Amino acid sequence: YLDPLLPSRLCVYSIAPPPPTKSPCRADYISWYQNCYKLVEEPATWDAAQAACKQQGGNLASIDMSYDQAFVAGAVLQGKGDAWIGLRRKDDGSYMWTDGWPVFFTQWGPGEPSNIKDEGCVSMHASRFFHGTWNDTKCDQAKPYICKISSGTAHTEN
Ligand SMILES: [Ca+2]
Repeated sequence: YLDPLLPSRLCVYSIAPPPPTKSPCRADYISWYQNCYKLVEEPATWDAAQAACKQQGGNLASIDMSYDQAFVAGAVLQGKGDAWIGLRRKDDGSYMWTDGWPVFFTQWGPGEPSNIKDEGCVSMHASRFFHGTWNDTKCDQAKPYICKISSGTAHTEN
């Protein structure tokens, strides 16, 4: 004889609550295409901004593709001013992303990079007129900045 209540009792004991939905990003970051981004409105020099991003496990944002550009520009255009991105000119005149990603994609503004001495740090225009294009400017200016934390898989698949 099988107790008809037994299966349902077993059922009650075997149901576990669903695990909480986990965002791939820290609470203050936005998830987008396997990366996490945060626009920091509090102005900092390029070096201080990069150090702050690094401390959270990321870098100033690299922009590897046109769809990254569209996303980051959308965030910066909602902010209060031009924002640092993770691009900086080296002594040899070439540009490098802080996360080591090669520079395949660029979105310089008209006449940029002007390559003026001591203006090797790159910010994104917040003005709608410039539509998120890039400008090399003085590294010791304080600007808002955008951090990016990569999931780790995005840059190691090749
Ligand atoms: Ca410039």
